[in-house]
Amino acid sequence: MAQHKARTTCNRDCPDACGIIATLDDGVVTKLEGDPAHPVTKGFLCFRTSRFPELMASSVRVAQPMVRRNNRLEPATWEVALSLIAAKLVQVREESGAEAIFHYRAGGSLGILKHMTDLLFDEFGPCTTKVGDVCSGAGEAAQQTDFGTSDSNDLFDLLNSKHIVLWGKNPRVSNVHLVPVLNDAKKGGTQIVSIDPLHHKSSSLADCSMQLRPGSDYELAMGVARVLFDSCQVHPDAPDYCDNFDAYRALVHQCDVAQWAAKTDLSEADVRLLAERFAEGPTAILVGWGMQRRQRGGAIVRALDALCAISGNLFRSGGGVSFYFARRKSFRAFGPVVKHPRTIREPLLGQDMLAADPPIRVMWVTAGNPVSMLPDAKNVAKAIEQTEFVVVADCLMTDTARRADVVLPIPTLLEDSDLLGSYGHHWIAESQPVVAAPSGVRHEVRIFQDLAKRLGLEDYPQASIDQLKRKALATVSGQGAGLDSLRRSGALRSPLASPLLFSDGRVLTKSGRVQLLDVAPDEVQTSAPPAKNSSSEPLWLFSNSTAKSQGSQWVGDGLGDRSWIKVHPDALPGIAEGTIVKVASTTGEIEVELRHDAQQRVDVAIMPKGGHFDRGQSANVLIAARATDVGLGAAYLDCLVRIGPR
Ligand SMILES: Nc1nc2c(c(=O)[nH]1)N[C@H]1C(S)=C(S)[C@@H](COP(=O)(O)OP(=O)(O)OC[C@H]3O[C@@H](n4cnc5c(=O)[nH]c(N)nc54)[C@H](O)[C@@H]3O)O[C@H]1N2
Ligand SMILES: Nc1nc2c(c(=O)[nH]1)N[C@H]1C(S)=C(S)[C@@H](COP(=O)(O)OP(=O)(O)OC[C@H]3O[C@@H](n4cnc5c(=O)[nH]c(N)nc54)[C@H](O)[C@@H]3O)O[C@H]1N2
Ligand code: SF4
Ligand SMILES: [Mo]
Repeated sequence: MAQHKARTTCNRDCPDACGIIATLDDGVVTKLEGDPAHPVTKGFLCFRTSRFPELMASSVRVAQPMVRRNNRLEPATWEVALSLIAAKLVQVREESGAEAIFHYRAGGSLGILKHMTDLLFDEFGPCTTKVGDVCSGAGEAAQQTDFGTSDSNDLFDLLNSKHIVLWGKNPRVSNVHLVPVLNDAKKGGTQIVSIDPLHHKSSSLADCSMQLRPGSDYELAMGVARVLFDSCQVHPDAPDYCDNFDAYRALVHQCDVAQWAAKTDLSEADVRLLAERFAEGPTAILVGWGMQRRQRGGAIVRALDALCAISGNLFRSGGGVSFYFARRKSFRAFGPVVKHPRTIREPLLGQDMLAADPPIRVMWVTAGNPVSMLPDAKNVAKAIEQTEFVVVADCLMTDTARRADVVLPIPTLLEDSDLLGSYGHHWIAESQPVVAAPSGVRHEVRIFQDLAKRLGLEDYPQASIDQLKRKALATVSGQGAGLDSLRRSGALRSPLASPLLFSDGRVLTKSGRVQLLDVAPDEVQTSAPPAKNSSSEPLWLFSNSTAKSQGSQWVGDGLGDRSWIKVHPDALPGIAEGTIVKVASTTGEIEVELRHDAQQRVDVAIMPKGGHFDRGQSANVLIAARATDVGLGAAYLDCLVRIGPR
């Protein structure tokens, strides 16, 4: 048996962008491991990608083009599929204008060459595109306002922190390569506090966990700031390096410490303890992505930004407020920014598509499964079903692909060739196929290039993948991070990332000063469906990342026949664990298996994030389509449900 190893980079929508070492026996991938030479990957992978070969070999893999005939998706040649698509695109543009064509690209692969699809639709149209970002829209917009950028200190600067606050973050599930850094910091004496309404796998990493009321992080941050003001521990230079200082101080003084604490369900002592940690410093805030998926999500992140700034932790090593690492900054963009004739708001995609006038006639989906993953999933499914012609480029037969007229099979993360940045650290790397894709599969760039020719787009780049990679790396190649260096050395730290994001007391806003928030967010307005006999009190629905899936891509049996919901045993007295229950919101209903967890608050219910729609497992049938206060994120977490017998 011939065995060899090959190296690539994981392209999944995950902060870690791991270096992967694949073992192949007679050309078949038999094992995936983390690259021991990658400073962040440190030789291990997450559960879901270690088991990825199983998914790749399963029946959900799409390995040849499929075209709908007589209402069934049937195998077709590339020639048939692409000529059908080209003819339809030209016909619809001629009859209805390019705004009738909607290109939707999500984050299923973070490869930088995936942006070549945007370029195709910009050159052919410009066509309709999505605005907003259901994942991180609110937090990024908040940090852009406050700091003029959303980026972070070097990951390993956390080793200089005296305190780390895991604010709404569960790295043992959704950012596993942060865990060794946290453990190393702890060995050096760093203390960790976790602030999350839920008890979860990372709670035990912290020496102190605060299970606050869902969505009350704004109040908690203001309470902590109030302690700092009252005890004269606000940094003396804060009025100089911050704008809106007086207005912010007035907001903080709207309540006293006890009143702020009461709004969070935490004790005054908890608020004071947290304030001590900010005052002592250096204290780093690691902001999870979960809690900004609320209507007040932007205000929450702005309150954390302000707390970091006024406590004197923003400009020092060991401090900072890390929401995101600007993963694309090392790469040059492929095309000019164009003005789109129409936009569809991602968090409201179903309703915006259904209301579009003139209608959306063609939808092209790249690297996403909106039917499972976007809020108000039933309306999303309906909107896609009603669209005249739908193309899905994916490696898996998803809930969205099943509704397509043409499915285009593309390489999996083990077959792909691309460049990756990361939103959890500053390393960039190349991906290269560790195994050849099945003969019916085409690299996406090749698909766009072929289509561009058929559509007469003479300016569309027809260069080789390597040439495109070199072009994307043009800015950093002169600084030691060109393609050849990446190939030789594996991942390299971006030469554009400084160890500290802001080290000179200035941020990247117009004035160079931090923009402190100066308006309070609205109270959360949500309503629960009417109570039925023996149904629970309204519970806050959490639909968080789970170790076994990446979005809707599950390993193994996935959720099996049925999804589950987890509550405190006292939340639903009289209904035994294991019972199939009905969960209802004002948006929809779902039947799931009841599970108990005595470590949770009594007012929460937890479901997995990526359940399949067609199997009746998607939490998104319960979740209303609502945008966040800024950045057009999706307020997935402002969802109240009642649980009762079937
Ligand atoms: N295993 C796995 N890893 C993943 C993913 C996956 O699907 N599976 N998805 C990837 C993607 S796309 C992303 S964006 C990231 C997701 O990263 P996150 O969104 O950070 O991940 P989650 O674990 O879903 O949620 C983080 C925590 O936010 C908490 N939270 C919710 N509401 C509040 C609140 O009001 N206040 C506070 N303080 N905390 C709150 C939740 O209880 C949860 O513990 O992870 C990536 N990693
Ligand atoms: N209820 C609830 N819903 C949520 C969330 C939540 O916390 N709760 N989290 C939200 C978040 S953070 C996110 S980011 C979204 C994620 O939503 P999606 O991005 O729709 O996530 P996935 O279901 O992982 O779908 C990605 C798809 O991309 C495909 N893919 C992988 N590689 C490639 C490639 O190279 N090219 C192409 N064309 N396709 C590829 C995969 O096979 C997969 O089908 O979901 C959101 N939905
Ligand atoms: S999904 Fe994330 S943790 Fe898992 S291998 Fe990929 S980058 Fe690493
Ligand atoms: Mo995400």
